Amino acid sequence: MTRKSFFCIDAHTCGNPVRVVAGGGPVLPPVPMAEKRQIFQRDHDWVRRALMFEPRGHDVMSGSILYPATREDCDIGVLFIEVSGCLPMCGHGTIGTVTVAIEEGLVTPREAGRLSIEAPAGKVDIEYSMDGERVREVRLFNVASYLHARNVEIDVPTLGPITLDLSYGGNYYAIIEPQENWKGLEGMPASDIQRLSPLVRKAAQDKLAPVHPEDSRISGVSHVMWCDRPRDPRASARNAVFYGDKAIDRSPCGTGSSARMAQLVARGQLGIGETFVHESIIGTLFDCRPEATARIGDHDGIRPSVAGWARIIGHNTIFVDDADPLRHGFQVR
Ligand code: PYC
Repeated sequence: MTRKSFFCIDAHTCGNPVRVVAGGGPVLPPVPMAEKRQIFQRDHDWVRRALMFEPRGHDVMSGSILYPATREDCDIGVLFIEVSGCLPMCGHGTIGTVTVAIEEGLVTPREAGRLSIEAPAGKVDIEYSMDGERVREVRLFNVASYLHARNVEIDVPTLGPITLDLSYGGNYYAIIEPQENWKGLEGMPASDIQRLSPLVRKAAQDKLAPVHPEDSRISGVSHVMWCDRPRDPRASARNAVFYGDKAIDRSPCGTGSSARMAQLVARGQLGIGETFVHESIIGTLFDCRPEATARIGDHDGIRPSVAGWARIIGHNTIFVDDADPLRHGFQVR
């Protein structure tokens, strides 16, 4: 019998799942996380599929695998896995992973309340606060983010022509605000987000095919953000982020919030140091801020921060058994 075991700690960040693989992940050479990501995608993607897809996961599943950092200035390396692939960076995943790592003693911070993560997209500094044994809040200082393209017109079957911006916050986001042919999230069922987002993503990719100016391993429109006014009086704005084939982020989306702030700052609608509270589709909140200006290749951008909470929901030893014909997972499309 050949049975591979993965020791996972399941959590959620403001409603979105984070399955942290603390043991059993593939051994990867001691190269930077950006290279580890490529090796994992080439040689070990079955691990992601087995842990993210049904029957062990579901359409919205997301997680991370922990590695020793290869940078002197980082405490831990994190590989982000989810239904859509292996992300360069994931905000809700970082908040969940840090919460798990601290509460379960998987990392010893050099300084209490601070950590630095080596993500495939770059170094991400962390500040966290405790409430007894629990992590109360995690603030991540994300990779430099920038507005890639503005006022791009695409034609979406059943909607007609719409205008979007494309912005980077660790992943590339097509960002749609209410306009003539799309009135906003109010009254828009989740099934419409799932139906329309792949069309928007493809049209934006066909037109723009973004490549990160400083790292060509990061490319392509992967996420779609639908924006609207907030419902919660504490929030500045609301969003629904689509990823993978069917997923809608239940959290306010960390890399999405970073991309959105980069867009708003570039358009003069948000200032450096101003608070931006982002509300998710289920009403959870991230407390965000453009911390400083930044340069990304030839682009002006920002260095954003995003804060939120996560909760552990259980320990989960997952088997992938050779005798199981569905061991590498499946999706119902
Ligand atoms: O929080 O960055 C994020 C994220 C990406 C995809 C789902 N959540």
